[in-house]
This record gives sequence, C-alpha cells and structure tokens, in this order.
Amino acid sequence: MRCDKIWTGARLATMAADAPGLGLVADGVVAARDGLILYVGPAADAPDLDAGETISCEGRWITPGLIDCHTHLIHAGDRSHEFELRLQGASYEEIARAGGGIASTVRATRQASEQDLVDAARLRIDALIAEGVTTVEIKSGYGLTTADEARMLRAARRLGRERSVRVATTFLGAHALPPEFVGDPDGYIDMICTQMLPAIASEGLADAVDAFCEGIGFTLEQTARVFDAAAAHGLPVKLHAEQLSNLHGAALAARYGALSADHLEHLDVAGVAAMARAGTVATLLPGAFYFVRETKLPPIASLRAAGVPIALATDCNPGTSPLTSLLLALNMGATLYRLTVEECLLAVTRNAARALGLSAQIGGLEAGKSCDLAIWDIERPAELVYRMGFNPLNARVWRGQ
Ligand code: DI6
Ligand code: FE
Repeated sequence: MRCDKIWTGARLATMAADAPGLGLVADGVVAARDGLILYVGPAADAPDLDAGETISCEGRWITPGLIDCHTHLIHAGDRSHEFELRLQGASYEEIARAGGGIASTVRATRQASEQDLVDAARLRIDALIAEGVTTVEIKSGYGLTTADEARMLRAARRLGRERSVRVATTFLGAHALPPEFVGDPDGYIDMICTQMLPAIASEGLADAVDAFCEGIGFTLEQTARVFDAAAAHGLPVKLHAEQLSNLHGAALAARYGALSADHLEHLDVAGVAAMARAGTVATLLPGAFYFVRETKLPPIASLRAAGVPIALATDCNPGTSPLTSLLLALNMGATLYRLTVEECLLAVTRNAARALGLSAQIGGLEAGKSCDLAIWDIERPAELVYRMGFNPLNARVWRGQ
C-alpha cells in the first residue's frame, strides 16, 4: 500500500472509540496518506506499506494531537495589574468600578486591529502548539459589536492559516453586556439575533455559537433566544453554564442538542441527566476553578455515573484563567477534580473532539481521521497527567506533516 509517511516502533494510545480504555498498542505503526491516517495498529497486523519516508519512534509514545476545546485566546490588553490589585485585597467589584474586569478587555480589543489581535494571540497559540496541541477552539466575546466580534473571529481564522493548527471558531456575542446597552440586555440580545449572528454566519466566521448564562451574564430566556437564532443559521451551540450559580443552563443547552456545556461547578442532578440524554459533553475548566480559588467542585461522580463524556480545556482568558498549558490543565483535572488518568487523556482527545462536533475527523488514532499526532518522550501515558510544568513532547504532526 502506497503512503506518504510511516511512523514505526511506537507505543500507541489510540483513544479509539471502539477500543477499551486508552486503546493501547505495544509495538505500533501509523501510516499517513494525503494528511489522513491510512493504517494505525500493531506492526504485526500492518499491510505491506510502501512509504516515501519512514520515521523510527524508538519506543516513544504516540497519542492523537491534543485538542483545547474552550479558549478565549484572541483578546487585547493586559489584566496582570488587576491580579496585583486583587492580591492587595481589592474585590472584583472595586476593580470593575475602576474600569477593570471584562470591560477593560473589551475596550482594548475594540481598539486593536486584526493584525494586533493575531500578534497577541500568536504567543499564546504557540505555547499550546509546543505541547502537542493540534486543534484549538477560539471564541469571540470581547468585541460586542458586529464589526468587533467579526474582527476577533477573522483574527482567529487567520491564526489557523498562519500556524499548523486547526482552529474552530465560536461566536460568543452573548458574553457580557456592552456599555452601549447598559440597562437594556434584551435590546442587546435583539441585536445579536437580528444583526450580529446573521452577519457572522453569512461570512462563515463561526463554527458554533456560545453564551454566558449567569447572574452576571445572560438569563435562561435570553440564552434560548440566542440558541434559536443559531439554529436558524444552522449553527451548533454550546454554553458557559453553572459556573457561579445554578441557572439550569446545562439543561437548556441539552434541550438544544448542545455540543457541550462548560464549567458546571453548580450543575445539579437534573442537569446531569439532561446532558446524558442529549449526549452533551461536560467541558470542565480547572484553570478557572484554580485561578478564582473556587471551592465548589463540579459533580464529577454524577457525570461519571450518568456516562456524560468529560472534556478538559484551558479556558485561556485574561480574567479568570490566564492558562496556556493544556498539560497543566490535565494535572489540574486529576489533582483538583480527581479525574483518573484515563479520563484526563480522553478529555483532551476523543471527548474534546466531540465537544467541537469533530469526532469524525480528529480525537483518535483511527484510519480515515486526520493524521494529527503528538509523539512523547515518556515511559507511561500517566506521565502526561502526573508532571507539572514539564513538557515531554518529542514531535508533533499535523495533517501528516
Ligand atoms: N466565564 C469566565 O470566567 C470568563 N468569561 C466567562 O464566560 C471571564 C472572562 C473575563 O474576565 O475576561
Ligand atoms: Fe470561557
């Protein structure tokens, strides 16, 4: 069989949907043709492969390229000063009153050109790429006008063209109330549904639609209107739900067949059941939990018992999770949430792909999927979860390159 490249002498954690656990293969081979996996599995079962290039992995481990399925990577400005103020005892409220918080990121993002946004985010995406990440989701949500949101999403798409990484974009117009609409959140939701979303959809700038359903964000009713508009444009939805309080956002998201509901610290049993029925992924964001020193744990045992697929992501954002290490998010998933090694690794591969609606293309080493690989200098997959601040990536392959 003719192929472009073959990796031999590897130990594989395929994360394949039909394999038990991590889908381990002791003496494995991966063959790529035209950017896709042509064969993956035991060397002993491999067909006759006639490769342009053969790479010997010398016993290293290969996993699917990692997937960061929830980020706010595109933004301008700097909020490290707020962090300093908080360490000196200032409250969020005081900081917000002084013009800080999310509003300061919105101001800075509105002033930034598309080029500025790409330049600032490049450093962050490169940090992820250096850890074997091959797919990154990027949300808008700091522009809050049609033009500013569209510019954020164009910058995200451009980053994906500049770097060897797949970028999935999400329109998060309903992230915060812009200053122009103070006192009129329903007016802003009207504008999202009748102007912003149609414009963004017609330019093909978003792969999904998200909202921040929260006391300090938008209500259940407002979220439902955004979801209806998304459905009218054929876009799948996901939701920031139950992060600070329980508004029953996850159940609403499940009713709309959401790809994922994210954060979920305050999720209740009814929400878990609704997500299980709908097949909605629970995307957990331990970086935000850690950074805001949250103490309410998401209902991991209930999610596990109900068979809700769990994903982990960085939530990279300037306010509550300035995290650009998916490997550290793995460690936090285990340390803070007591997820098992297997759960953590599936959470940034197979389940993260599902949270993006990309299960057919990525998230597992399986014939026909994109040949996105992370090759690691480790002795056991558990090392990827166990270590803190250590990067054992040996090589990264995206679409067979
Ligand atoms: N949840 C959060 O924690 C952040 N946004 C969201 O939807 C906060 C974003 C920020 O402070 O910039
Ligand atoms: Fe977020």
